[in-house]
Amino acid sequence: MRPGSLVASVLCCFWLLSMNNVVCKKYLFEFKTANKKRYFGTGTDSIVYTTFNHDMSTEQSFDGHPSGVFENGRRDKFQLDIPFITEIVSLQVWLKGGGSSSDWDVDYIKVTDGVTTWRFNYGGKTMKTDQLYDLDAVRSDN
Ligand SMILES: [Ca+2]
Repeated sequence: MRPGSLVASVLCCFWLLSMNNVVCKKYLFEFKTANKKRYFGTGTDSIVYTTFNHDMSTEQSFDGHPSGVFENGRRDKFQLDIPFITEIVSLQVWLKGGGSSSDWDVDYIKVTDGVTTWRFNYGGKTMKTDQLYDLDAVRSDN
């Protein structure tokens, strides 16, 4: 968990609770970067943004710049409090920044609330900055 993400999610949930009585819940995100022989270029140093179901109140950001994060073959995990979602049907992903190390080859992104897991497959293909990737959920009970 990155300190910035924690502060952002605490502030987000405090604001939502005070404004709308929205209930937050812990979600564990797992990002699997493709494992390729071509080591250079599979990982990203971008900021990775996500939302569920095209709902901007669920927006999160994950910093790919710290050493080793979102690099070749890695599974990076982040636990976050975000507004409760009854059912996740899709995940939107976009990248910002990252300079010459911005492209990212992604196997899958997995999200679990401890009861249900939603998996978003991307098959090791390349994501590029400033494009929106809309991934359908494959749901399974834990
Ligand atoms: Ca990185």
